Amino acid sequence: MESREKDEPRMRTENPSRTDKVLRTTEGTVAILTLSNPPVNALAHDVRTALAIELERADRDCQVDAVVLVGASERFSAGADLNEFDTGIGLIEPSLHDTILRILAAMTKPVIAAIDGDALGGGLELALGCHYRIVARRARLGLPEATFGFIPGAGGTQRLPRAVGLERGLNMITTGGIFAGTDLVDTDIADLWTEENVRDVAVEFARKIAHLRPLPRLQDRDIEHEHGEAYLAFAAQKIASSKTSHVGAAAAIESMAAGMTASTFHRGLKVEFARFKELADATPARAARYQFFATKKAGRGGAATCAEPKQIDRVAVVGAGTMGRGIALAFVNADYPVVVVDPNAEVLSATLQIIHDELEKNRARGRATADQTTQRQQLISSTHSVDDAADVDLVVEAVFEDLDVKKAVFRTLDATLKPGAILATNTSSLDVDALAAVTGRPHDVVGMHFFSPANVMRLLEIVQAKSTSAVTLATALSVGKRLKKIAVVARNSDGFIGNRVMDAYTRQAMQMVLEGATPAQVDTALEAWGYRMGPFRVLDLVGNDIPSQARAARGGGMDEDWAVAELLVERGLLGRKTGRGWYRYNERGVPEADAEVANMIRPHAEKLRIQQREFTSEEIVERCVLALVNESAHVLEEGVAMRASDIDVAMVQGYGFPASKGGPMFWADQVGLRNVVRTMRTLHETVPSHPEFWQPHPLIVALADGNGPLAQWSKINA
Ligand code: 3H9
Repeated sequence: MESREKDEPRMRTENPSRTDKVLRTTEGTVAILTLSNPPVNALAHDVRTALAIELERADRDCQVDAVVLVGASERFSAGADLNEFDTGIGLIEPSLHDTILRILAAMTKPVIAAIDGDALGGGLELALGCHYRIVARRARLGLPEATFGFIPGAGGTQRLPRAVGLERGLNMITTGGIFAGTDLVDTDIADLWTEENVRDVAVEFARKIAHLRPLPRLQDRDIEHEHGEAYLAFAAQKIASSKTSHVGAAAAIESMAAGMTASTFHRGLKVEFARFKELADATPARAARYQFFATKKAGRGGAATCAEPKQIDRVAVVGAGTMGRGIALAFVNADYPVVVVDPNAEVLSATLQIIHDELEKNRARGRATADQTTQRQQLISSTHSVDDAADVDLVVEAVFEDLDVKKAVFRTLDATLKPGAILATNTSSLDVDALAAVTGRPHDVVGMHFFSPANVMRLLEIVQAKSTSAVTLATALSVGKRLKKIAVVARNSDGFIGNRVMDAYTRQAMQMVLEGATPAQVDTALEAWGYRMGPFRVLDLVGNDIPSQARAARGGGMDEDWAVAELLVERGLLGRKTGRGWYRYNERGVPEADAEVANMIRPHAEKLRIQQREFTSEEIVERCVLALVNESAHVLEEGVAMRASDIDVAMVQGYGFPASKGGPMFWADQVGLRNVVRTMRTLHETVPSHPEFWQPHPLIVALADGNGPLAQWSKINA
């Protein structure tokens, strides 16, 4: 190996690339190509074009001995530009999978990837195509394609197992996990790990190896494993019998199996690319990309855009029940000091113990260090009196779901808390305007509807009362961001976005049971379609008395659809907690059909003059999901939700709508809005109870007439 003198000219910053997407500078005889496509250096078409030009130019340039490839803003690259998939631009030449990697493979000079920040998907594949990799220990590496419903398409299934080993590679690809550099230091993914500036270390490294030949290429290696084929066959079998594995997992195994040796590497690439294209074009992958961008958009725009959020240093949670506990834990996990307020000393001490245990579990699972755990345990305190929380900046009320009880709490909070403190309610459906009205600071009142368990579920519905100021809204959103929640903004309305549209869905399930379907038929149909749990199993899990109490609290009496659920409540069939609900639960907790429930439903249907009949699974799914769609259109038109994609985010992230279908709005577009309108009109003619619900909303009719997809509809631009 020849090494160059350290004191040669330090840097030439001339030679700007033809576009500003890849900046070329030189240090001595090392060309440094900087991927520069903020915010994540995605490998969009113009980046690839510039990269192809600069790589070939560097290879031709007699003044250059080696090339360092680095990402701007201390971030290598988040991979292919996900925006380009649905337009086809992602595969237009120069493509990553073909041209760029072919140019790299043909380079006569060493190319060194200098990785800091994220090297994900195609970004990592690009790095794996380089001859050497210098990686910051703090970098994050991974092939997350499986989480988007497809597999790596630029050699990831071939090169990664050659760098990290078959088992580790398979795990990384099939889980789509993002790994810290420190988790991979025992692998060959890096030629050098560093805690210093990777670019400088890489340039130094480049000088040292510039003339070393042959140039190492991962593709020249075999995937080493004593029983490689048997291992992959075993993994394939396991995946086939798993309900939770990603759709791409089997395809990734197939690709790996096709290219286990240096001589079959290109065959592996071929299989990989064919499977990548097929999966990336399919609906589940389209839905995943749509959800990715929809979650980024959620919570943006609207009144809060120009407001500066208040600084929140201390938080109180009022109510130490299940929700209060989860909310407190969510805040502590984000390093907020939290005081939990509850008059019941016993409940309070049990809650504190559970929070401490949960923090300890996080440490044991490696989600927090020992120091973080100790610090977080010190951040949590408790009191029986709101007086002790007077100086907090934000309080989240999580007491019993009863408007009068909550009003009393809000009066006390208003009288006690310092001026400017934000008063948030965790109500899931009650009137936030009414709560704001009992305070002398209605502009500081907002809804923060967490989902149970609040420390786990990512959805946060932020409810804007009429009086909520832009600053309060901006503050709730900024707190949500620090809690790592996906925040969706709703205007005050009965049930806000989520519970309101879900009410329409559950009503259809109830109506169909009155019309002759069994609870098990309804559940099974929706579960086969992709829901984890059908509506009746959900009701039994939550407890049939809970929605009943919620309806009573909102002043909603018995209505025809829910009356059948009230019959169960009257008889004490509350669900799992009483061993009987829509189902009878045997000693192993397995739900079985309950003849008493069927005997209750039939006479009720007769009383309502509803004729019972057989249902197909298709009809069941259609009615429940179309109910979501039609109610969502009302929610949009009334301005309860700002954009259609927010509803999809809420449904997928908080209500179990199958992610592979993108959400009800996205689904409706896939089915075709004209078909949606046609089916709704048929239901309007044929459904015996509340046929008026099935008048297709004018928004859907207008969009079906050619005004664009429902999922892209937004009140902000309308
Ligand atoms: C692939 O590479 C296929 C190849 O195998 C084969 C090709 C042939 N594209 O999340 P953030 C945007 S598939 C376009 O808020 P963070 C994002 O929308 C790809 N845009 O930041 C947002 O925009 P905006 C494999 C992207 O720091 C902004 O960047 N790659 C992409 O919390 C900031 O994002 C992945 O799966 C992208 N690839 O997290 C990585 N990535 O500000 C997906 C991000 O306008 N990305 N944006 O809303 C991520 O996991 C996270 O964004 C990341 C940063 C960890 C990178």
